[in-house]
Amino acid sequence: MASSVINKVIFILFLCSFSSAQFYSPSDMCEENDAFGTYCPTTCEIADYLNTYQPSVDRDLSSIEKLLDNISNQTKGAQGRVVYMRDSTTQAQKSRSPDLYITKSSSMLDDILRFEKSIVAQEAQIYQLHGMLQSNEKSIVQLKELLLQLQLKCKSPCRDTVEIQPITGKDCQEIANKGGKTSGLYFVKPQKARAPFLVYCEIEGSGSGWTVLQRRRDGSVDFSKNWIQYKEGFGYLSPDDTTEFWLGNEKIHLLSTQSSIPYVLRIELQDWEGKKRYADYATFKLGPEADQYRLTYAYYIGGDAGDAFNGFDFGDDPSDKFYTSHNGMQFSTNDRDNDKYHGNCAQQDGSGWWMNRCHAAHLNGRYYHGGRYTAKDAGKYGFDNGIIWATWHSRWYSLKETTMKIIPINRLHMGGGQQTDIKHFGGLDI
Ligand SMILES: [Ca+2]
Repeated sequence: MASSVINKVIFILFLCSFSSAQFYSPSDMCEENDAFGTYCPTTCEIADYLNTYQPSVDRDLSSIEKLLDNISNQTKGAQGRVVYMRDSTTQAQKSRSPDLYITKSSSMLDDILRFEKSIVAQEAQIYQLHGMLQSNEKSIVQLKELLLQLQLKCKSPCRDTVEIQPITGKDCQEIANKGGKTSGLYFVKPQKARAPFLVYCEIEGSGSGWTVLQRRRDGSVDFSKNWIQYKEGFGYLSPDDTTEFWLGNEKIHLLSTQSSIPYVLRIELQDWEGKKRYADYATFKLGPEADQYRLTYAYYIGGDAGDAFNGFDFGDDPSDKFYTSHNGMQFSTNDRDNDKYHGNCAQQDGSGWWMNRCHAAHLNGRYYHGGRYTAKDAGKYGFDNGIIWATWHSRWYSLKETTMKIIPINRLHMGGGQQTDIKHFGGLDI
């Protein structure tokens, strides 16, 4: 563009320098001018004029040309910059990978989704907590109501309904001898006992006083206990004889070995049809802990429940009777195996008892409501683990109620209950 301007200027100059007279029109040139005066110039004068001014015009032209060149150069530079900038922009656009934008966008979207999920989850949690709060508030209201009721009840003075009789003795028979006439809770202190302890005494109208060692009533006490628990005793003694307990091997040992007059152990049983039966054993004793509370008795006196302590022939093996007898057996618990079996009977049956290999009588067994149970009911080991007296009911029948109690043998005939068996201990009364 700059070169075409220069060419035009040169072309004009050329016309002016070499134009001939025939092209000249005086009327056009007859204008007042300082250089020509008021007269129309001749061709030569114009030429002279032009010659005179040509050098300065040339200089001006040269100057203009330089300016134009300069402008042209600047324009080129600007164009270059424009091109450079355009290229740079393109390059810059190219250098920013589209993947990066997509990745960034995707990442942001993921974040948004995550936040959204988190918000939804938190909302659900808030809803849940709100529900819990409402539920807790309800519970608090209920508890407050209960508290009010209890406060009202507690305004009247509390009464201790457990009555412990004032008479004491070495056993319940001595208490009866001393005038104890009602069954209930008494303190006894056997000869070698360091301190008195509480027992339930069953005192009959005839003056017989039974000391109760064991009670099963309703399955309310778990009899699956360890050595120490069987040693010390567990369960609950109640003045009205409604609760379950094991008096404790140490106490049974102290009671049963204190007197020159031997004790009778009476087993009382009741099944789920309400039938009652019993069995009596003479000279019942429990050895000391050093002998693992070994059970001994002299003989089976009698009773309509049969002599399950002497073992039972289940029909599986001729040795059944021998290996299920209990006289002379030491006591076993889940944590102390004193039985005659390669395994641990007490652990398998979940009880503490004078285990052989293992039992025909098992009064500390698991409580089965309704009586009948199966190997499947018996749990992990599948053995007969109920409350068993095999000479009365099958080993797969668990009894409803049991009692184990002792009395000095000289008082047995005076007992009110089982007169039909008086013949079994005739001559033993003193
Ligand atoms: Ca064993």
